[in-house]
Amino acid sequence: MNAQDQPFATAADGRLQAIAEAFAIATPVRGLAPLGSGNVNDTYRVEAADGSLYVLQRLNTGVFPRPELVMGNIATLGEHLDGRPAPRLRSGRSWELPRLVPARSGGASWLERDGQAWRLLTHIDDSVSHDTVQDSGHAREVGRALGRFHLLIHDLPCAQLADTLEGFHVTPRYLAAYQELLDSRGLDQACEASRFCRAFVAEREALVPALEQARLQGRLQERPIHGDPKVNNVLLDRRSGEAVALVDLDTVKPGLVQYDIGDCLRSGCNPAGEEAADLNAVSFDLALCRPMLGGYLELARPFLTPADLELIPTAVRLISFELGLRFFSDHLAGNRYFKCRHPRHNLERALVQFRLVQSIEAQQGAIEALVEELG
Ligand code: GN1
Ligand code: MG
Repeated sequence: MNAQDQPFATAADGRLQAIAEAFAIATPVRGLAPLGSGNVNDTYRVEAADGSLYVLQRLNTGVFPRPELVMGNIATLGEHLDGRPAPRLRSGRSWELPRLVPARSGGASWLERDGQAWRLLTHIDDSVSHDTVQDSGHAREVGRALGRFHLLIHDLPCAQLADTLEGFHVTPRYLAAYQELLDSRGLDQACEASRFCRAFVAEREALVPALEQARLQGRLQERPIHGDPKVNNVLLDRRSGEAVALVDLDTVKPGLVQYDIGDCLRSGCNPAGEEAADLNAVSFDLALCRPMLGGYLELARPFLTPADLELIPTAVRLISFELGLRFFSDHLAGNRYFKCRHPRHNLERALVQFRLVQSIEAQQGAIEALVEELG
């Protein structure tokens, strides 16, 4: 089933309450409201009868066809962290990980309702997140959040994690899929933006295998990764602004840390954000990259190899390009993967990422120097 074939439930739907109440929480549920701005799953904040908060999600099985593997990875991650004390933050608060709440009967970690997969997670209380980086302090916390996450999971053996989304972040696979789409569906020649995107991709084909080649050559090793460490997945303590959690654990699986580092910097160093309406506002801000990468390395530096560091500048460029390619491909495919608000939405998102790539390319030397300086 494709992502777009699944009806998106609304908070007004009484069915949602029944689904939330099928999990082991205090009932009746007091409140239920949409949460966040994810491009794939549907997310709701749930308030239980005792006032405690939870996060209810409908997992998009068009994207994640094997929910049991996704939940298995989240459970494995939880067990891995249970074996050690939760890191204490400067504010005295502990670092948190969203946990799966079992179903009321049978204790499963997720439920199937009308062919859809639902799960309930613990809520990270007294926290906030933003879609774009607010200032250099926020940038540092976003970097520290990813560094802490990598530090906590780097010794979790990859063999214990399932591959929940085959080919995720393997750029050559996205390029191959894109080329098939171009061959089968063609391009709207009347659309200038589409012609621009096609030329933009064609000019950068040599970049595509950069990370996968390094992996095949043994220069980079697979490790557990988060898979989607974008700015709004970093939760900050409401009072101190310190990062307290990195949420959205669906894409935790074996991969390259460069995917995560590249994605974090791609998302965090573009203050105009992924949904920027004005392309001229899109740029890669080195003044944000410095604290973000610095914050990351503060925690992650001890387990990174020289090759890991060397490939960071390539990763920043590649992952921004890759996301642009994924958006453009989805536009060509008829918007089947990412949720869209209008038919050109994915095309516009692709243009934002490609503009970001241009800005990264214009500063490639400075990015390399920064990585060398901080590493
Ligand atoms: C998707 O659903 P969301 O917003 O958490 C996507 C990421 C992209 C991101 C871009 C499983 O994440 O890879 O970077 O959109 N997740 C998946 O906003 O494809
Ligand atoms: Mg995500």
